Formats: sequence, structure tokens, C-alpha cells
Amino acid sequence: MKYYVGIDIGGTKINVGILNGENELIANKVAPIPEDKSCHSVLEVAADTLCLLLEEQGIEKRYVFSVGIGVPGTVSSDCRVASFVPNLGWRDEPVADIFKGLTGFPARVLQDSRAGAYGEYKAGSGKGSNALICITLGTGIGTGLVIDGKIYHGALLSAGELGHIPVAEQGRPCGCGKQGCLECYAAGKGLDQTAKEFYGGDATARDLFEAAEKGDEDAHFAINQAINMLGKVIVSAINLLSPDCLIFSGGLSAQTELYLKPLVQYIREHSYKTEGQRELKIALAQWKENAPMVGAAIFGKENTVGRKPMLSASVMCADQLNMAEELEALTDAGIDLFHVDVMDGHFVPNYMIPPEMVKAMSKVSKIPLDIHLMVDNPDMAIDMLPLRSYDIVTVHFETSRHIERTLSLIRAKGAKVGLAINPGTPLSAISELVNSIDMLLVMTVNPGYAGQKLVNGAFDKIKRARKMLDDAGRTDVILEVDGNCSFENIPKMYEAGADVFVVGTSSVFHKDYTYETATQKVLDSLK
Ligand code: S6P
Ligand code: MG
Repeated sequence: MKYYVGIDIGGTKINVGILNGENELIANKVAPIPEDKSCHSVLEVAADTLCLLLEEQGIEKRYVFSVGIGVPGTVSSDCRVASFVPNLGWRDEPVADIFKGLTGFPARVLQDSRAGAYGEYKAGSGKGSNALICITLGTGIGTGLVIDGKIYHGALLSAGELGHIPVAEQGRPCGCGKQGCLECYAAGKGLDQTAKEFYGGDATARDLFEAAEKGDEDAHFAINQAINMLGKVIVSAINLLSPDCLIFSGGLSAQTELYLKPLVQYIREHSYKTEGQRELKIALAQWKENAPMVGAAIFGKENTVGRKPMLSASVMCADQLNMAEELEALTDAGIDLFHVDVMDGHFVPNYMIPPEMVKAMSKVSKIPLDIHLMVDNPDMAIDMLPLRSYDIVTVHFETSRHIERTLSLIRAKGAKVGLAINPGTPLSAISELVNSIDMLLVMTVNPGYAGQKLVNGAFDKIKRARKMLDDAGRTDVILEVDGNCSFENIPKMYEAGADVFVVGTSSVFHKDYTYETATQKVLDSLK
């Protein structure tokens, strides 16, 4: 089971929600924006709220596939940095990286109104449309566009700023630095201002609507003026884009009789139409105030390459005389990594794959090498290995007196850092090292030979290993299992929390199957 998290960061509150694979909202939780509005503090609250929500729902962290974060401002094109969030005073904040640091979850960032539009397009009132405009009428005016199934950001990334179209010469000053912007008249803050001008003091838009309801002509007139301004701008957008769906959300859209209905009427009367043209669908947001959170979750899900099971083919089980052909056949079968066992006859009672052979393998294949060092002098072996940035070198905890130093030698050579433990080594022995590794290898047989039986308690140890990593906030560390990864055991190991399976004689090299059919059989069992 996988879950997808959506977080909507607003001006005053943070809405955190969890979706399942069917884009159904399982639960959400709202927290106030802290007094200190710095990016780190706000994300800390978001992270804590998420942890609490996961706990309440009994969802383990490892089942969280992705996180999408909606922010009220401009976002960089790589969806990681909030470039400008005026209401919170953020500039160039690496939101995705900060959140990953706090929780370990991979995150993607998106402007909130675009997130709202995407949520409605994917799972709400806009489902099935080809071009959608979603307008949030709140304190300001937020606009999200989805065109041909894609969020439209604009070449300069600022598409959809309808709220900042000028509607009055030398008009009211706007937070954007200009004057006379639409949202200074037709959104919540604009109507608040109008109410103040009418009634003075603390009057708000609510007073204006109440007066209009009671028949006050001036209030009515002022509201209709606002509607006309907004209507004109929306008609321009419709005439420019020819959408088939227009969605409204936000507090003001709940003013049905006095605001929304006359606005829709204005739009229908004034937008350009050809004869026989399909009717533009105009609807309220199905997800209401949850739309940006839901949209962010779906966006995160679609833009995250999350944890997926990977197969690492143990090349000591291949035909040693035809290694190049074997590597090719395994690649064609869909193997993700080549597991290379290096044994010195000391740490384990066997000899295997020397550095020269590793070098030859990395020359003929682009697939990452997953080098499993079972040697008494790992520092020397690391020094001899030819390594690429995407190769992983794994050292046994039991083989180094200064294990942290050994791990840093791998890091210094630019490769990924793995740490292995024998069946007899407790997880507590490596708890200090979780922040120094990219992969943890839990041995499910005693190292040395292929074709052995699983040791007792293997599944439980995998579970505890995953929990230890999750608890340390290292949900990104890959968990590998090695030894008797059979057709039968792999799904159970996956369920227990392993990501990478060293496949040997008990699955991919099983004598009754070709590499291709065996690989497929394993992958099918993990669907
Ligand atoms: C064993 C070695 C392993 C084996 C693998 C074989 O010391 O580290 O990588 O090659 O476990 O798999 P199987 O399916 O034969 O147990
Ligand atoms: Mg191995």
C-alpha cells in the first residue's frame, strides 16, 4: 500500500492530507502558521503535523511514497524552491530540500492556486476537461490553469495572475507594488476596503454583503461594480484560452446570490461564443478548501521517482566463463543492479571476484555495480576498486575497526555508501552510522556461499531495520537483503520493508527458468 501526502501552506494555516492510490482523501489535519513565519519554522510545523497524522492513521512512514507542497507564491521550474512568497516573506527557499531534511520524504513544490486547479482537474469538478481555469476568490485572487492535461506555468513561470490585472487608473495600492489591481477591488481584501470606505472603522466585506441583503442600494452597487471588474477579466481569460471548464473556489464563491450567480451570468453573457459551440462548464470546486492540498499530493505523486523494488543479480551465480554475455542477458531481462561479491578467504570461507574483474565489468556495462565487500581489509579493497558515482560499495560492519572512516573512504571516491551486517550482528551496533550511509544491507544468510537457507528471524530483522531507519528520519536509505531471496521469500521481504533483493540461485538464477521469465516472475509477485 502506498500513500501520497499533500501539504497546502497558506497565509494563516497549513493543511496536511494523505491520499491513497485512488486519489481518495484518507485524512487531513490543519495547523496554524507559527508566529515565526520563516520557511524552516513553517516546514517544521508541517512535518510535525504530518508525523502526527501518520501516527493517528497507523500508517508507517515507509508507505509514504511522495509529498507535494503547495505554497502561496512563485516556484522554481525544478519544483524544489519557493522563489518568492510575499505573504510569508520567503525568498529563494529550498522548500523540497528542507522538508526532505526534516522528514526524509522526497518533496515537490507547486504554487497553491495551480495545485488547486490540478486537484480539481485530476479528481474533482474538472475531471475530463481539456482546458481548465480554476479561480480561488479569497483574500486575493488565485488562478490555476490546466491545459491539455498539464499545469500551465508560463515561460516566465508567472501564468495566471488575474488578480494583478489593472482595473483602475491610479487606483488602490496593491501588495505587488503596483496600483489598481483587480484583487484590490473584487476579492476579499478589496471588498473589505470598500466596506471601510463606506462605513469606516472595522467594517469588512461581510458588512457590505449584509447591507446589500437588506436592500442597501449603495452596497449593491459597489458589489456589482466589483463583479463587473472581475467578470471582464475572466471573460478576457476565457476569450484568450477557450477553456471547457471554469471552476470557482474560496470564501467569496460561497456568496451565491449576491456574488457568484451575477458573476456567472456576466460571464455567460459576455464571453465570446461561436454558433453551436459546446457550453462552457462552470462549477464550484468539489474539493473546496482541500483542493490545493489534494492537487499538491497528486502532483507530488506524479513527479516523484519513489522507492521501487530493485533486483540486484548476484554475478557469482552467473557463468563465469561468459561474463560479458551474462551481463547482457541479465540487463535484457530487466535487472537493476549487478551484485558483485568480493571475498578474501579470510572474512568468509570462499574466494570471489577480484578488482580486475570488477574493472572489466564496469567497462562493459552501464548498470550500477552493487559491490559487496566480504574482506578483512576493506580499506585496501576500496582503494583498488574502479568506481563510478552510481556504483554502491558495501562494507561489513564486522570487518572494520574504524567503520566510520572506512565508509568515508567510499564517499571520498564518489560512490554510494553501503553498510552490511551479518545475521548475528544486532541492529543496535550500527545505530550511530545511519547518517553516514546510502544503503543498509541486512544479510539473510551467513555470507560466503550461494544456495543457503534463510536464517531464523530474517523477516523480523528486515522490519526492525526499516523501522530503525524510519525513526532516524532516513526513509531515503535503501534497504538491501542478501541470501535466499527466493520467489517465495521476496514478496515477504518487500512487505517487511526491503527495497533491493540480491537475486541468486533461488530466483533469477534458478535452473528451471530463463533470466527473463524468472525476473518477470519476481516482478509480478511484487505488484
Ligand atoms: C553470499 C553472497 C550472496 C550470494 C547470494 C546468492 O555470501 O553474499 O550475494 O551470492 O545470496 O543467492 P541465493 O539465492 O543463492 O541465496
Ligand atoms: Mg552478497
